[in-house]
Amino acid sequence: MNKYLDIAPEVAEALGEGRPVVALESTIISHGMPYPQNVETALNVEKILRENGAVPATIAIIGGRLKAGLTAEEIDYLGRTGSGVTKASRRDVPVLVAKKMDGATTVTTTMMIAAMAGIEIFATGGIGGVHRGAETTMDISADLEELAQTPVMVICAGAKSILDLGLTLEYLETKGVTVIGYGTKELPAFYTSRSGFGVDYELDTPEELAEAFHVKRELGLKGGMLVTNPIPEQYAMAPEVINAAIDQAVAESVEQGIRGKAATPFLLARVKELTGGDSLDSNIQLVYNNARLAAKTACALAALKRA
Ligand code: PSU
Ligand code: MN
Repeated sequence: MNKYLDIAPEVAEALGEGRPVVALESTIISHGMPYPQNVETALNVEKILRENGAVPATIAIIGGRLKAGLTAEEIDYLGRTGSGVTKASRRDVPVLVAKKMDGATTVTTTMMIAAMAGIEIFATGGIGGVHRGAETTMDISADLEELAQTPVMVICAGAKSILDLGLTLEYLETKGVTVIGYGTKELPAFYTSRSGFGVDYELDTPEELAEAFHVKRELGLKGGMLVTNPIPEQYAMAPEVINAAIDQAVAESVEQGIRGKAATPFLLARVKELTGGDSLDSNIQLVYNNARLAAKTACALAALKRA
């Protein structure tokens, strides 16, 4: 076992017995939503996973320890501290661990730590991708590279159009990442269920998702798998409203020269301000929706492994 990794006792016990476990990220807590809704949402997501038969493992780096499974106090700490916690991507891990620092894990680092712990299913809101204007900025999220190499299924609500969705799909194709639409043949655009871009495959049940992942593993194929789950229609935003807010936020980020790891948190916060909090409500609901699907998929995967 990895000497830098702490698996919470409940998580370790479930993994040891082949019971379903679902990983959750912590950048969504510290940098993705404001306090106190971030903590409230994180705790509710854990509850939803339990209600649907899976053990939650929220992932972070605390005092230089890689953590799979946090206490409510640790979640509260990350939520209160917000952007005061380092947003930890792959490149940050060695120094944060060596210096015994804290880090909120992105999709990238959550996948890394989940894989070290033996957790195969991970639920979140949205993934990073190829940013608009990446042809000159080269701003491409490390999340895409991680999906190409680390064997974890990421269940999200697609990608926000703060990104270039077409280029994001091209990049995933190049990297050999299977992109699945859950009950749809169209990539969901996070706040809305439709983006106009097609996905590779539509699968319609948690059992089908689990089977695809199981087969990938049995074939010895490396890398993860991306499941895009549309936001439930009653929580979706009007496309004109959300697209106008996103366009304005992107224009402001260019004007203000916001770059690097600051770009995504800036855009998320600005979109939330511009929509007067409506986007936050949608964001919370789509995370809950992804948690339900992830728990059911983890149950189906556990059953397949027992068979
Ligand atoms: N997209 C969201 N909410 C988020 C993020 C992305 O809708 O909270 C976070 C995730 O942690 C994701 C990270 O992994 O931002 C991507 O950051 P970057 O674009 O800097 O790679
Ligand atoms: Mn980036």
